[in-house]
Amino acid sequence: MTTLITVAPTGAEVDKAAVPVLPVTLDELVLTAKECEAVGASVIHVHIRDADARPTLDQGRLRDTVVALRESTDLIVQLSSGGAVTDPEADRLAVLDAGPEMASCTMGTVNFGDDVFLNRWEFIVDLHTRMQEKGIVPEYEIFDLGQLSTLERLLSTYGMPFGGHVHVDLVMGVPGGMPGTAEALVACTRALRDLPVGTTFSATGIGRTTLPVMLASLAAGGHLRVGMEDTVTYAKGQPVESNAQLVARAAGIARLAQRPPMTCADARALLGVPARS
Ligand code: KMH
Ligand code: ZN
Repeated sequence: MTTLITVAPTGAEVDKAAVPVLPVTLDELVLTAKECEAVGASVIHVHIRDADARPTLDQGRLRDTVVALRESTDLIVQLSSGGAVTDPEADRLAVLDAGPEMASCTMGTVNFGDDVFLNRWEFIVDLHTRMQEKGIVPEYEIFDLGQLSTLERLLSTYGMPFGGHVHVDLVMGVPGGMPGTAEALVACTRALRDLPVGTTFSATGIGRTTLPVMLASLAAGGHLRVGMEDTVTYAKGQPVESNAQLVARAAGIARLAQRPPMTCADARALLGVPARS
């Protein structure tokens, strides 16, 4: 069995001024994507920034980003529909018009540090059904255990996603969500049994939970997400140098676990993302 490695290189929360190596321009993002593909990533989860390095959902920038990443890598391009906590629902839905192969789709509202990451049921349904119509494969983002029950309700009411495969990403260790622990991950794997046969999961641990979550996910048969969206510290007192550094570490640990990184072609086959023509 191989390992799907997703890189989340930028996010919406990390401040470029505080972390100068954060990729925020299109050139920086493309370079990061190439480096991460070379060391084992097969999916890129994308948030973009404006000219001042602030998070944006500008439609033109999103489209340019999708085109540039498709031209320069074989990575599956997954746009974030989560955006920043301040983004309106209409802008988050419009992300789906920018031509991504995949998009994230969060399964519920969660406290997010001092903020609230709002995901109403009707909004979730809108995202899911529009992705079905547009031929976009969702990645269901799970910040807390109960959100897996919401996913079960979503699928049983509105049907399977485009591509016919269910893949979830456990985002663990957000202040306000589930903790980034092996116990919490195992609790999620039990709940995953109520989802369609063949459902796969990846996991990422925010901040210092990165390594315990990575090890627990591999041990439980899961896949991995890493990147500066989720952690900017490589080890205690040691800032992350690049996203590729995080992907390379994940790929190395996956190899040690005899679960080497998956190719982009295999990731497409697993997730139900059409091959590039
Ligand atoms: N930036 C967070 C508020 C996603 O990309 O879908 C939401 C987030 C989830 O990052
Ligand atoms: Zn994100």
